[in-house]
Amino acid sequence: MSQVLGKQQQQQQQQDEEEEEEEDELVGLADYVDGPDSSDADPESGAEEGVLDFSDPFSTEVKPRILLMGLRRSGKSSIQKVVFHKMSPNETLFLESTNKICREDVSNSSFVNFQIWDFPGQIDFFDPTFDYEMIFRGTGALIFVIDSQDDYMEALARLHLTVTRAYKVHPDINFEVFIHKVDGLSDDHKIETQRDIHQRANDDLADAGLEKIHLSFYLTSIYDHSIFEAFSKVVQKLIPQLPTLENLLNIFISNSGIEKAFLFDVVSKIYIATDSTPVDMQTYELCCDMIDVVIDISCIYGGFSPPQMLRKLRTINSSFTFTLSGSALSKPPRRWSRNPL
Ligand SMILES: Nc1nc2c(ncn2[C@@H]2O[C@H](COP(=O)(O)OP(=O)(O)OP(=O)(O)O)[C@@H](O)[C@H]2O)c(=O)[nH]1
Ligand SMILES: [Mg+2]
Repeated sequence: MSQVLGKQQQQQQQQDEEEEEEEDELVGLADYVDGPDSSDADPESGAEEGVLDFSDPFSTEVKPRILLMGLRRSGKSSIQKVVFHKMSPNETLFLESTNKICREDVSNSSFVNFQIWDFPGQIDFFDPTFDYEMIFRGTGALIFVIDSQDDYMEALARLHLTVTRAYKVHPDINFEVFIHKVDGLSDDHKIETQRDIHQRANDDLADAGLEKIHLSFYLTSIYDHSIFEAFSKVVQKLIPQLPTLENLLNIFISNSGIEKAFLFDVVSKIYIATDSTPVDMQTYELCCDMIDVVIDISCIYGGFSPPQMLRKLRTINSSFTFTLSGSALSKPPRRWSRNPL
């Protein structure tokens, strides 16, 4: 009997593995295709990518919506791919220009549950045939990406137009400006660029009598952790439970003697909440690196390829805790070391 069961289990396992391999190919292709067939519609993975259809019932779904806007080649799709698809920054060099609005559902956990809409830079979304009111009405955050290595005057004009239109439709949108590609700038130049962009964007708003619009600015690059940190802050503003989570983490660190606690979304490495002590970028980077180490080790010993691993992480209600002591992983995560999944 046990032998029969053993055989059945083996067959089942083999079948599962084959299915997983097939899925991999689909996801791999879909990640790079930008047309109506680009859906990486793996309902279990929680990540669904597709091109916007205004008659689509999903578009009215009550999920926080994050829009990625900005001029062509400013880096919108790269940001999305690096943060949510683990694409390596160098691979973004081969991304093609986006020619249709791409919508993706990010549903990694009950807190990280939103839609990202990646807009083509060249689109004239104020074309009368384009229903921008519908788009802005359901939006939680509008991320406007400015290429800091390029002349940004045109981008500032577009930012002003976008923000003023969006504000009229939906004044509660969070306006987030990513001063992007700062890896190419010296430290002094970064600060100067941020000051200049901040000043000009706010002056334009003041001239239009709209000084009550608040813009948040971030210096970002896909080549370091700044993009994850910026995205963390954008997402946190959309989480209604944030104050409660912060309180819980405060209680946690005061009772455990731990210096700093982050609540991470492991799949994307954005942090959903942290205690109220200031965030030190190096600590955040160290935690991100540790997550990578745990995932890498799990891939090696669990026998999964990285894409399979990511899908597993999305589908199971995964949670693990590890503690940093100095710079060492003091306690191996039992759940992972025994049988990761
Ligand atoms: N140096 C540097 N290059 C970046 C960064 N982010 C993106 N890029 C590069 O910028 C180029 C354009 O990136 P995309 O992501 O395609 O830009 P996009 O805004 O989606 O462009 P459209 O789809 O045409 O609107 C690519 O070659 C990326 O490798 C960054 O942080 N630093
Ligand atoms: Mg793009």
